[in-house]
Amino acid sequence: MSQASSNPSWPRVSVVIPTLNEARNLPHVFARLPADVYEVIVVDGHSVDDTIAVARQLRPDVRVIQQTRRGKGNALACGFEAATGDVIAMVDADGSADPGEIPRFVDALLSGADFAKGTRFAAGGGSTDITRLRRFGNRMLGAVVNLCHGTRYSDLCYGYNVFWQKHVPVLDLDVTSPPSRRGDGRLWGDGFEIETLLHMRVAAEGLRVAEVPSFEHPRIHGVSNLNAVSDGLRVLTTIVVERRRASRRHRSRRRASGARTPAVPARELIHMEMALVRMLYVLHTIEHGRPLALGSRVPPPPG
Ligand SMILES: Nc1nc2c(ncn2[C@@H]2O[C@H](COP(=O)(O)OP(=O)(O)OP(=O)(O)O)[C@@H](O)[C@H]2O)c(=O)[nH]1
Ligand SMILES: [Mg+2]
Repeated sequence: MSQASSNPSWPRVSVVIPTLNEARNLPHVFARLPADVYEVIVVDGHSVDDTIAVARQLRPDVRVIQQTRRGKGNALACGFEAATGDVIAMVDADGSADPGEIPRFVDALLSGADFAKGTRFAAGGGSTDITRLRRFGNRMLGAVVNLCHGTRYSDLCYGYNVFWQKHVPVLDLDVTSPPSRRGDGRLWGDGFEIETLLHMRVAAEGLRVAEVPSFEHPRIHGVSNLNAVSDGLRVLTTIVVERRRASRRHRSRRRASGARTPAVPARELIHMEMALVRMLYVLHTIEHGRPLALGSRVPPPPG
């Protein structure tokens, strides 16, 4: 019996799946989807393989949409906007996230959470995919965010999350602006920094977050689109930019209510960021046996 038929209050779940050349992985991912999901939205990034045809063949009712710019973050934003269910589940298409875990996340929402955040680093979770460099970077970046927001995130950069659709406006994601003419066409938040951006905005708005243990598997076919160092630096910049955004909003709200604004520990933060950049550089050199060439993949922050 499905969750929806055994529990009348079970919400309608929209599964949002960003895809970039994932035709060979989709059969594994779709096979693990719970029987009663309300809709499956594939947000494609102009794949040059058979991703869309395979998705339609596997599931004739799939909704396929094209993203408006480039990057996983933009794809997710487009998917969130298109979703019509009560709950949105973000699921990667490479076989690393198990859609069979979705009911566990939904349970956390039904127990009172606004946002169910996957974690590989809690009892019951794990990963056979994460490298030493990524684990270390993730832990350091998470520590900075926890310091900024007073959160207790154990896994900042994990992409498996489920949340109530009514909170999409809080995320304040821009899907309509044209791609930038400079750089690689991504705007801020369009890349792999999206998870960090979401978690920081959710924390800044005071939503209730429940961490849900999740297991990450290695990608089944194909190669990762993520670069631990350049994307790690985008995450780092996101933390700084989002921190400022949250402070601005917090200040204007407090001003509106007539309360005094507490000081932000900016110096400590800058020291931590600098230390983190140095550590990423050293670790990249150790892991790849050559110094890091950042090239043009790290764009300037917005503003
Ligand atoms: N639509 C769209 N999807 C993307 C884009 N980049 C990545 N994706 C998808 O986002 C998901 C995660 O991308 P991956 O390349 O697996 O990156 P990752 O999971 O962070 O890194 P690994 O752990 O190394 O696999 C996959 O489903 C990709 O197909 C993009 O530019 N557009
Ligand atoms: Mg992956």
